[in-house]
Amino acid sequence: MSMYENAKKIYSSYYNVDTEKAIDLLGKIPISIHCWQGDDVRGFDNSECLSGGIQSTGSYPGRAKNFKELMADMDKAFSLIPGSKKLNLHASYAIFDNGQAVDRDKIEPKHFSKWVEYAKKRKMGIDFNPTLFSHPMAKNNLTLSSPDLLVRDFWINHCKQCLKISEYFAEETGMPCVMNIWIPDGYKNIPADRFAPRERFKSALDEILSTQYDKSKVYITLESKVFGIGLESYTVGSSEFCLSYSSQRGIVPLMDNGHYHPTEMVSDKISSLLLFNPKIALHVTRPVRWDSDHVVLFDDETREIAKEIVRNNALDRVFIATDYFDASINRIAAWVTGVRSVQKALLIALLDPCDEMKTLQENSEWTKLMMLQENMKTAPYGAVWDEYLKRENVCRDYWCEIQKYEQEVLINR
Ligand code: RNT
Ligand code: ZN
Repeated sequence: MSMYENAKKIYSSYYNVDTEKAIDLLGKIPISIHCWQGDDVRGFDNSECLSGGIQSTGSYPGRAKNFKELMADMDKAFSLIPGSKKLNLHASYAIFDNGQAVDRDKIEPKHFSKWVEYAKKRKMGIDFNPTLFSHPMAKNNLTLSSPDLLVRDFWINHCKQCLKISEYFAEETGMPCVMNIWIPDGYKNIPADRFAPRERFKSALDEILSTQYDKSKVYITLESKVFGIGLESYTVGSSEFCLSYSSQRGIVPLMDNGHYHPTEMVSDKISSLLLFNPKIALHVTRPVRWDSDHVVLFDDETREIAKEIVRNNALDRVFIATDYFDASINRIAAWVTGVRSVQKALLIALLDPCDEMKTLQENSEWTKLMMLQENMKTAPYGAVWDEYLKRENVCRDYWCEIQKYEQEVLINR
């Protein structure tokens, strides 16, 4: 009997869990893969340093320096990632023909036509992000909350253009586009006025949302944050702000699990948000001591997040995206390891005897619940994962493939 056949038997006879069903479902869960792991969040539209209070560290060779390189690198990563994928772009990845560059408040769908072509060929949807950092108009990390009307208007126009581009993505690919707004705005030192910047952010968002757009094609999400580098004392788009704004205005709240105090867990927040929002969105990342954006691993919190999505029957209500940027290791391996970790966590969640566990909780059978939870930690899910990879036609150990690409392509850049 193969390892998988054995695992299948154990799951069905001990836990009444159908591994075939889990494998089938897993392949259908779209993961939105962030393009910015490939070039350390630099983008193509200017040569500004990364700002916004985020940081990518490391100097591993082979960073993608233009759209052709980034597309090739993503293809390599995609070839090693099983399941259903979406492409997640930032506005700073606009592609301009020679001499045709425009500033961010003037970008148009045509500046993304090459990405559309790329996505369509690969039968992928596209998600999008206005880029409100790494730009001269984001001076001192102030954008939609800036006291300077010119600055605010510039970024309002940027977001409005991004909405048009998002609609274009949805129309072209036939799949809805999730457009995520995140602003870096905040202060290093203790502010004298916490109200006015938030009031300005609120009305700037209102103005962006006053644009007509097709709500069945574009889902606008709003990402909160607790602090950024150099923005330690105050963040305009705090959790309370973003949650209240999203539910009042009918957009989608986005939680990034690097954006909370270290003992606050996004896994614990998912159920609350699901009770009050038709859809929610996630940036899955790995914060190490701070919002460090390390590559996602198959760790406790990633697994707990996946469990919350699965056992609340919310697979069709949660937009799952990855968000990390490690420049100290092979960037293709970073993509593959991170996305596979999310998928592995989802598979293990799908293999849990959720109903039985819930019943034990309802009956206050805490001893039995603890024993079952502990038993599941050594259930033979590795064999099910391997079977999934085999069926998806991707290899289990991908270093050889990546090393070859590194030697043939990346090292020569
Ligand atoms: C920053 C946010 C945001 C960015 C990307 C590049 O802390 O997490 O999502 O990482 O937009
Ligand atoms: Zn994020």
